[in-house]
Amino acid sequence: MLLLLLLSLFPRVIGFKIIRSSSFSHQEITEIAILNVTLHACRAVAEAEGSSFAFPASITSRSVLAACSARESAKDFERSKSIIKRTNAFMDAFFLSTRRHFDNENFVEGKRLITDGLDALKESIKKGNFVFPKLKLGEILHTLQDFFSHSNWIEMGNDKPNSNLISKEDSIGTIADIGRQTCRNCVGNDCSNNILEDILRERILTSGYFSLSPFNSKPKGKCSHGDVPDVSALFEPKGGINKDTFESSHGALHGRAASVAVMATSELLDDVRNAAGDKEFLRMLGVIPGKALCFVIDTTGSMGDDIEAVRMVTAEIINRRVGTKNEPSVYILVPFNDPGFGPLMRTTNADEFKRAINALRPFGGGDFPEMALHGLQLALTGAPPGSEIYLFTDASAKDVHLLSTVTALIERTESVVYFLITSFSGFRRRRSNALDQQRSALRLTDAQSQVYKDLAVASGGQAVEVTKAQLLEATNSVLEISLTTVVTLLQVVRDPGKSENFTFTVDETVTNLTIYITGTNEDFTLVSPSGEKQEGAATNGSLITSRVFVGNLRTVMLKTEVGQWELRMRTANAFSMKITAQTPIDFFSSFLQPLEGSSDGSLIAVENRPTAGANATMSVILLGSDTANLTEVSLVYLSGSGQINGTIASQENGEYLVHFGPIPSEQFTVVVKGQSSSSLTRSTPATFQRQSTTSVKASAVAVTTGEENTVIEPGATLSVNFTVSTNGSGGAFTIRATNDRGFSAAFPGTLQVPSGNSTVGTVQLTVPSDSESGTEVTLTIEAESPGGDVNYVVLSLTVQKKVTDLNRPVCERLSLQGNCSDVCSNSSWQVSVRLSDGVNGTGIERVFHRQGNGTFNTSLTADNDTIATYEASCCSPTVEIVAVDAVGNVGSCTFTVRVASSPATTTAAPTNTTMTSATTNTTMTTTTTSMTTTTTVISTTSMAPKGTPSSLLCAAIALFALQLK
Ligand SMILES: *[C@@H]1O[C@H](CO)[C@@H](O)[C@H](O)[C@H]1NC(C)=O
Ligand SMILES: *[C@@H]1O[C@H](CO)[C@@H](O)[C@H](O)[C@H]1NC(C)=O
Ligand SMILES: *[C@@H]1O[C@H](CO)[C@@H](O)[C@H](O)[C@H]1NC(C)=O
Ligand SMILES: *[C@@H]1O[C@H](CO)[C@@H](O)[C@H](O)[C@H]1NC(C)=O
Ligand SMILES: [Ca+2]
Ligand SMILES: [Ca+2]
Repeated sequence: MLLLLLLSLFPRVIGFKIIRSSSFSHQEITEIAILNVTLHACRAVAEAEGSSFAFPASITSRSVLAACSARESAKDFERSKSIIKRTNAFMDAFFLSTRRHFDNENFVEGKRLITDGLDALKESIKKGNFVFPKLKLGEILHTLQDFFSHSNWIEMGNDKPNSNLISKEDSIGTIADIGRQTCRNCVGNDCSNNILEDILRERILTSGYFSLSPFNSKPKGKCSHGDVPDVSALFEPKGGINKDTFESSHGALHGRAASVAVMATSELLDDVRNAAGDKEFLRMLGVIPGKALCFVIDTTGSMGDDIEAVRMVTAEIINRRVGTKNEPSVYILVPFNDPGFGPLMRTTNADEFKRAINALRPFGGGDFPEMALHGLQLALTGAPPGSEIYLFTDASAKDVHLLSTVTALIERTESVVYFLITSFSGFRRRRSNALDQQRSALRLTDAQSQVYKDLAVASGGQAVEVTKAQLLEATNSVLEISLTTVVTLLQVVRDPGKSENFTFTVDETVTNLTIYITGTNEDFTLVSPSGEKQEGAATNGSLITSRVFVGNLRTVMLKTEVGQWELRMRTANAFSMKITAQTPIDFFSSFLQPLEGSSDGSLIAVENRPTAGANATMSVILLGSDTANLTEVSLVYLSGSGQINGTIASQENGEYLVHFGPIPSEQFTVVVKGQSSSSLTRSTPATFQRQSTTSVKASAVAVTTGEENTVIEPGATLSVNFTVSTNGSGGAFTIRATNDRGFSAAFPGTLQVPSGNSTVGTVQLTVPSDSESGTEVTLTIEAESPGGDVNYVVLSLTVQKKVTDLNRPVCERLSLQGNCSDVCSNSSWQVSVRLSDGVNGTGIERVFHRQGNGTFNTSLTADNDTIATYEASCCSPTVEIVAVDAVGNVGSCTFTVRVASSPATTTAAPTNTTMTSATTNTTMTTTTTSMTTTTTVISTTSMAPKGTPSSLLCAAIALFALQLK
């Protein structure tokens, strides 16, 4: 707490703060807007499905998920918001980029950054990608939000966003010429009147100049950003105009700037939601019940039985789960063979997935090892982060060189990998060709399956080895529990194995307590909190409710008894054990580091391995309970050789900052313990424990990239500069750059890095000219020290053809009839419009309506325009008709019928109406005028949607401010 207090006393770098203080940070602004738009998207989905929806009384992640009927999605939602918010915060690393922060009157490039980014992320969502859209969102939201802090928009008296910041075709206003003076000196410290009156009166846009140079680089008479470390504010005209915090030059306007930034963020998210569709928008944010079902399957000649088992399991899952809450949210299939692998197939349609699985035919493969890690790499980058991935094979990996890449991706995505490795039981011989005969005689040696075991351990999964005849049973056993939201209570790996006693705490929120053990010949005794004992193999006790022993996997389900359990393991062999349960209480953690170049102690997320031997700071968010609190956070070595305990500082909203002493280069997981006081009948609060699945290792090597460009045109080559540094010993570091698309990449094989120093290298990634727009490319750059210490950086890029369709669809009113009387239920109204995308447009892809519960119909004309008609009772007086073109430009027009005291009919003179973007109202106002002159009954005014909790949100914002003071 003290640390934070101290931090907030330091002046910040640029833009809204990215650390917590009384002022609003970029993360808070983003958080509030995401919660807001998520709620609206959920309401739209509920309305479309005819289910009920209630706005929560207070807006928090938990209340939003509850309203969305997606409580189980807490971790996915947190993870998604985290990706967006941390990318947003990271933009302050580019603090000299004028376009990223709307500094130096660089409005043209700042706006282009936003609209280009929107094009790219819309295309990416359309292709079903999960990572790139969120990174891009975080990036452009930073710039959008800074507009309101760094320009004079707020000083002009605006209390609404500049909606044209997200429109390609409309101007954001008149920008001050380079020769136009915009500011005068502040009077001492008083900067409340330093913007020239004529600039404000004529509504001319200007923004503060920012510079670290000791020489004056500011054009004559221009405003400065102001406040440390901006040096330009020391030159005439002195002082600045930024509204970054309450203490800034224009700090009096900070609150307004932040609240308009929230609205602008909502507006941009709404535009994305309209382009993507409500469901796809929610899926991108992880707010969809159900988990991904992700299979990576060896399709070489000997896999016939395995593929058959996968087929049966899939059919089972689909039959049992479709239509229920446990239906997979998305289905992913990645075949691999040798030499081929992929493509990744991703669908939300269960039947399509079934067909893809049914179409798998075992063939070829040549020699024994296959391209397993290539397949896994594709799955890790294509599945939503935090997924469970099941890999089926009967062979070793030919592509072991990808081991460190795949490990890096596991750490980044926190996905869990289960390997289902089969062998022929010896009785059966495959017919077909001699090679299959030869393959079928083989069985993986321990050394060959070690790669899979290591990856299973790193991810918190299991490497299950069974005969082909046992595969179905084993798969069912592993899938059954893990397809629902489970948490890990305890996870250990012992290699070499030895006898050991383990304890674990079961809290009252836990159900479906399950133990997985992989190993051979182990024997164990369970002791329940009440002292009851049962041997693992015994069938006559009451602790074990069901068990499946198949191959090297033992799955044991326990009765849930609250308290401390003991498991006494007796073995001499290596084993791994994982105890899972279903419970809403979970946690989300990430390491933090100071933002380079920041003078205010801003902390940003560590996106790779944390630094070995250095103190570490971690953010932990407790999920699933308003009343639980954390009491212990430790990093536990997977080998069982020790742990380090952190010091916890509680923040607001279930968030904690944890400080650790020097962290070792050992594989570890995060263990948290806490108390849940949910039960009132209990005199002492119940203790709970949770453990992270993914294990992490610290590294003395650091790899970073300052690459700003993440969009590549087909046929183009992107040069990515990266920096390798080490605080360990120096020497020749091995460099590996791999990508999941097999695009060609040129990079230095080694880099000389002196001890305690750094070296810059470049990767040249070339995108084939026939690559489709929206293709996501995950580039992993790794550096390995001579001593074998590896760190990495993972970049998510997208392929995007230049978008030439700049115009949103237009709306032409064909007819408008109403006969609304006092008793609205006795009367109805109707509107009909023609929607088109112009001759140079990409064409309308989707038409839908928002607000209003009338009947909506569409039809196509011969020239591919859409005719939309809407008919509703006069009790439902407003409709917004929305059209989206093929590149995601969103146009909408709103019609409102007013109930007149005497019945009136309307004329239906066709009027050409330019569709406004869902949120702009400049053109809308003009049409309103023309339409209200023809009739007093019907107007196109955009009405505030019924039940919009804008007051609630304001309350939420106020609450934020209060709590933070
Ligand atoms: C919340 O989102 C809705 C639509 O999604 C928007 O109309 C409203 O202005 C937003 N509220 C704020 C405070 O941004
Ligand atoms: C585990 O606990 C039992 C019973 O207390 C004890 O007999 C045994 O020695 C312990 N095993 C180990 C490895 O500590
Ligand atoms: C989990 O537990 C609930 C009740 O405690 C039970 O209905 C459900 O079938 C269990 N799920 C599994 C996969 O066993
Ligand atoms: C690491 O943290 C300890 C206290 O936990 C502190 O005494 C020490 O100075 C820190 N070291 C560094 C390098 O910050
Ligand atoms: Ca092969
Ligand atoms: Ca268009």
